[in-house]
Amino acid sequence: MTWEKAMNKCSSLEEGAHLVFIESEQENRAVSRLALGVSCLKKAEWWIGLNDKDAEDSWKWNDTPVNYTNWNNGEPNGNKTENCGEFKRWKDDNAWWNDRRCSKTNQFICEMDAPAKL
Ligand SMILES: [Ca+2]
Ligand SMILES: [Ca+2]
Repeated sequence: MTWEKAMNKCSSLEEGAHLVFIESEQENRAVSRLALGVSCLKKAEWWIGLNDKDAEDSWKWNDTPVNYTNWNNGEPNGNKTENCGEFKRWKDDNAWWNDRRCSKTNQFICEMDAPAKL
């Protein structure tokens, strides 16, 4: 589905859930392993919460400014036509980010907080 629909779908799952925010190299690896586990495709792509919809080249996780990044070589390259971020896995368990047209149909990865301990 489109980025917007994917974000809404994640929100509908549980309060506070959203498209995944990848905020460290460690988290990038964890998401990559997760993606590897659900797809046997050598190459696959998923929407993540990354976007520069509000201001060109000002990338955010929803409203949170991005610090850690893992763009593929040459990305982001879409200027105002590509305002949503996708996670791309290739052959191994490494993965990079790409800016993509938000209307593209993609798989997506949601993230939600761990339940509070009782
Ligand atoms: Ca853009
Ligand atoms: Ca791009």
